[in-house]
Amino acid sequence: MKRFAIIAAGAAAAAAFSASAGEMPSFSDIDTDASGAISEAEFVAYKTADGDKTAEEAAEKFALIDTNMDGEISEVEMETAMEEWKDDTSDMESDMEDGMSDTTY
Ligand SMILES: [Ca+2]
Ligand SMILES: [Ca+2]
Repeated sequence: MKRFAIIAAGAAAAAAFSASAGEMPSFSDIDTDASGAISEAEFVAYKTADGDKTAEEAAEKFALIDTNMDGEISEVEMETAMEEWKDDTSDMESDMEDGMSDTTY
């Protein structure tokens, strides 16, 4: 039974991971006018919608993603940013694990 518990814990962790992956915005969700590119206004509106980013933070992020600086995020630029966000997420998870192992109960 102990082995089953370990597997179940692993499955729960996998489910939690896929749930957070499901929160990744899709390009069409942000491109609200379906123009095929995300304008700064569309990006800022999306990022500030849930209130955890300010317009300034969103604009900064937009500038980082808009690598050719034409004022719009293309699908390719978005995909590139997504790859980097995935890397950021795995860094955050390892930081969290480090933090948890330091915690004594
Ligand atoms: Ca658009
Ligand atoms: Ca661009």
